[in-house]
Amino acid sequence: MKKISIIGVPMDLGQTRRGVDMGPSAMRYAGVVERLERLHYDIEDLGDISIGRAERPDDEGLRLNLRNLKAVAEANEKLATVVDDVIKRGRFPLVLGGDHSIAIGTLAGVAKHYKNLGVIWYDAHGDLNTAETSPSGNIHGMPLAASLGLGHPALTHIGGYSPKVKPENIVLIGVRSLDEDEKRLIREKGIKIYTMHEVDRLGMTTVMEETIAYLKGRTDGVHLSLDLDGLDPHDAPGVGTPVIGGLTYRESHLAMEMLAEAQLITSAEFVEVNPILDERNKTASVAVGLMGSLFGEKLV
Ligand code: 6HN
Ligand code: MN
Ligand code: MN
Ligand code: MN
Repeated sequence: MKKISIIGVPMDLGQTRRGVDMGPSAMRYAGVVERLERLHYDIEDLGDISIGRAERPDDEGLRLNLRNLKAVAEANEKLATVVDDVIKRGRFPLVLGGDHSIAIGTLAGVAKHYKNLGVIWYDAHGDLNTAETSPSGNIHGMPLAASLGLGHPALTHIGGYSPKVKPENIVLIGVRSLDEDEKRLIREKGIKIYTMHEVDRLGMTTVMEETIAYLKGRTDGVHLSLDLDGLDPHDAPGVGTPVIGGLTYRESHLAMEMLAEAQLITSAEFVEVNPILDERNKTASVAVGLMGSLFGEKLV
C-alpha cells in the first residue's frame, strides 16, 4: 500500500488525565509526515476529527460507569466514517490519538472492509473492561471489549454493526496489567496473548514470528492498535497509565520491522501519547520512529 491518510483524533474524554488530546500535534511536530514521505509514500494529512465537549458534570455517563459516554460515542462515530472513507479511496488509515477509546471508532471504520479482520493489540493493558467490570469508568480501558461486542450498545454499535472482531483473530502483546474480569474474559474467549512473561521467555523475534504466522493463516487484513504504554515508561514516559517492566524501544522497533517485512498490516493507530507528561516530546518521537519502521524504514 503506497498511499497513507493521517487522521488526528485529539480525544481525552476516555480517561481523566489532561494532555493526551495534544498527542496528534506532538506526533506531527515529531515529523510524521516528513518521515513517511521520505519513504516515498503518498501522504495525505486529513487534520483532526473534532471532539465534542463533555457535558459537565456528565451525570448520565457517571451513573453508568462510562465517563463521558455521549461525547466519546459521538467522536467515534465521526472517526468511523472518516476511516471508512479513507479505505474506500484505496488508502491506508493511520490514526493518531488521543486516548485508546478511539480504537472503537477506528475498528468500526475498518472492520466492515474485511471478513476476518485480525487485530494486534500492543499494550500494557487488555482494554477488555465493560461498565460492569471497569474499576475506573474510563472508556479507554474498554475499546477491545466493545469491538468484541461486549458492553454498552452506544459503544458496541458504532458504525451500526457489531461485533467488529472475533476473539480468535486478536493477539495481545506486551500485557502486564489486567483486571480480574479481563483475565477471565481472555481465558473464556481463548484470546491469544503474549504477556511480558512470554516476551521475556521467547524473545520478541519468536513472539512476532508466531503472531504473524497465526494471523496470516486466518485473517484477510490486520489492524495494529499500538498503545505507547506498551513500551516501558523509560522509553515512553509520556503516557497517562504507565506500567513498569514494559517492552523496550529496541523490541518495539524489531516488532515493527518484522510486521513491515511480513506486509501484514492494513491499518494502524498510535495512541495515548501525552505531551504534558512527556520529556521533551520523547514519546511522540518514539511513536513516529516506530511508524517509520512499520512502513519499511531500514538502517542501510
Ligand atoms: N489504556 N484497566 C484499567 C482500567 O481503568 O480499565 C486501565 C486501562 C488503561 C487503558 O491504557 O488504554
Ligand atoms: Mn490501551
Ligand atoms: Mn495501555
Ligand atoms: Mn533503558
